[in-house]
Amino acid sequence: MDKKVLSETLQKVREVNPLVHNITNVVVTNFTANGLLALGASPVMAYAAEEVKEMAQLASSLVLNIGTLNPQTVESMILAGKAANEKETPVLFDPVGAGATQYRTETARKIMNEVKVSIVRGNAAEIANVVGENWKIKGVDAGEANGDVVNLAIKAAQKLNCVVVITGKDDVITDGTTTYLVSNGHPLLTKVTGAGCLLTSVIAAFAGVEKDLLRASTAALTFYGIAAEKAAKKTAEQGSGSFQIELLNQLAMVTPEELIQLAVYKKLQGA
Ligand code: ATP
Ligand code: TZP
Ligand code: MG
Ligand code: MG
Repeated sequence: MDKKVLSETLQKVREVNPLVHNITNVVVTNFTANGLLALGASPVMAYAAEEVKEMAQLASSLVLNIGTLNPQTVESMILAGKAANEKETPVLFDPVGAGATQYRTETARKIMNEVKVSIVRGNAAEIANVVGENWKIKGVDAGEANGDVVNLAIKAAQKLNCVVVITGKDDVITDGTTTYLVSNGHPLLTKVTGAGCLLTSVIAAFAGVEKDLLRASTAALTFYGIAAEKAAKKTAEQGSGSFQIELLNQLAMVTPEELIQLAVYKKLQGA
């Protein structure tokens, strides 16, 4: 996959302005909507069982995020997911905190069983717990990475039959056969709550305009990482609050040309 392809995918997002339907958590709702708007996508949050099928079928992609789950929303997620599946609309799943409590772990597995998910994105511990491996997790943040994340991602993609994205210092993207590693990003992203959740929705925007999900994910991850690098540079010597606001600015300002210049990623051979 060459850099030109990634830049064209970013351009396409901004041309198409895809509608991204998010059923997400109460912590990150506003940040997610503003991040998608900055990127050039169109966010909508809709949760009621009475309307989610309709909304999911209007959208270019659907995000299911269990960050502050409750039984009512979980029911809506499954209804929305099935409606999206009928239209072959990509469904993105963020299993926030899977492994932290039994309810989260069971719900994550239930969603994966009942909905055909296109891309699941989480930290290593969350993905491990979705596929039944018991990694340490503290709340919604990743525990110590105590294993081979690339192999975990490949195994998970094969088991779940979808694209798996595991984020951290480096990000792994795999469909179980072909694997990419993205190195863009900045440690300040770990100091902004919702940086991971917004990323899942940003990948959804890209998947809403690009059917090749490895391409969509690689474009989204390099783009997001570059926006963070530029934001950190611009707000050097300031705190994470300034970084958070500048990240939104940079989601609007990173150009397709900058994606070509600054993307750092590789295809893993034999992975
Ligand atoms: P966690 O709950 O473990 O913080 P998350 O859901 O918030 O996970 P992250 O894994 O933090 O998601 O990923 C969000 C973004 O932050 C990704 O773009 C990732 O590449 C980036 N990122 C995370 N940690 C680092 C780091 N140490 N250095 C650079 N970029 C990072
Ligand atoms: N608690 C429940 S959801 C949430 C918190 C703090 C936000 C998690 O966001 P992210 O993107 O995983 O850091
Ligand atoms: Mg985080
Ligand atoms: Mg997260």
